[in-house]
Amino acid sequence: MFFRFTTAGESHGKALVAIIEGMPSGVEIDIEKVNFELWRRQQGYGRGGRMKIESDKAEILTGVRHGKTLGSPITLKIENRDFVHWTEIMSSEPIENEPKNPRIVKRPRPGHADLAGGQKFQTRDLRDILERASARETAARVACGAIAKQLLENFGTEIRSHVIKLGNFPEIPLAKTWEEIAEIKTDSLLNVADETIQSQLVTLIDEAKANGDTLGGIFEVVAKNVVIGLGSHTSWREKLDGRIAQAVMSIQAVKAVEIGEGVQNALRLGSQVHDEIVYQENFRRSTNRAGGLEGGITNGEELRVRGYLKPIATLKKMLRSVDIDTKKEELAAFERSDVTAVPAAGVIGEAMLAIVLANSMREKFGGDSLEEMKRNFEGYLNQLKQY
Ligand code: EPS
Repeated sequence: MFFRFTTAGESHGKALVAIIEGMPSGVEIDIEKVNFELWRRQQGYGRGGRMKIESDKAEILTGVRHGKTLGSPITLKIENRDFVHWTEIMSSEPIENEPKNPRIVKRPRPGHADLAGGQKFQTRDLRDILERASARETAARVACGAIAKQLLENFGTEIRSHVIKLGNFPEIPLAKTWEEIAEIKTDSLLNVADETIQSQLVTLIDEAKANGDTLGGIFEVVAKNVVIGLGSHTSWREKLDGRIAQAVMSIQAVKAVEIGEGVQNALRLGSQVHDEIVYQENFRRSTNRAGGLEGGITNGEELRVRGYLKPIATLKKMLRSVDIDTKKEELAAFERSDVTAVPAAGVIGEAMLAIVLANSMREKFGGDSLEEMKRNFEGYLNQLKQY
């Protein structure tokens, strides 16, 4: 990997941190843009109590000087405000006396990492698993994605997302143009490019909440001005669709990833699927059902990726489970949860796509400084013009 990142941190620990490697020197970094993305991740109708406590802000600890990258590893830190309520329970030091309410978790939630993680890591307090499995970790990913986005801006690439389905509504995922997606207001309740259905979705969320239930859905991430030729057909490891699928599938609760209209395409005839090639000053496709990728290579059309989320596994309407010590039937643990987080997942999807694209750009155009990388990029564009 050329542009890579690691996150660390527990949901109720002191902080989340991330280290990014592989940024060239000389890239302007605006921390407000990072914080804006963190704010976006916290929005959306249907979020729970935790979002009222947190107001995520990133601090840059290394790798940036006077607003520009040095080419060295970048460290980001996001404090967990909620930690003040968990200082003893989440203390990294051994504690002398057990806290009054130790909040030990013994009743694994179906659909969460609790039980399989407990069995694998041999812990009898499932908090050891859920603290890291929690989707809180995605705040750190979004911060890294915001840095990747600032690299991509230098090459004209922009990334947005929108919600195209919540639960089973509407029946067919919403298909929207870049312009329609770009018009969605940043403070939109559900990040859908169709105001008329928004109120119906809000009702759906209210109903699920009243029933102590949760909702999944589908988001779509779209990248515009992606250069032709990222990824490669030559080896499975280089295929960009494979890398994108891994990155998006790794988002908590995402259970399927679709490129372009991949799911519907499987049910159509070939003549109804493949995008015909035309030439208008340069090569174009007359449609974009492939979602901007052919043979694992970007073809210059908009890159369109969809993430399918299962409903959140932490349910107020508790499902049947078993106490890991007594082995007796119990209801699964519940502290608090979101009813749905599909709009937030779209923001995380943007971050993951930005990271994959930043990596491919670094791989293809190299350079220690942004200037060198840009020179290589311009040279390649000239070469493409000759084709
Ligand atoms: C989340 C933080 C979590 C949950 C949610 C997403 O915080 P807490 O566990 O303190 O409520 O609100 O994560 C889950 C529902 C989950 O099952 O992991 C966040 O920051 O996005």
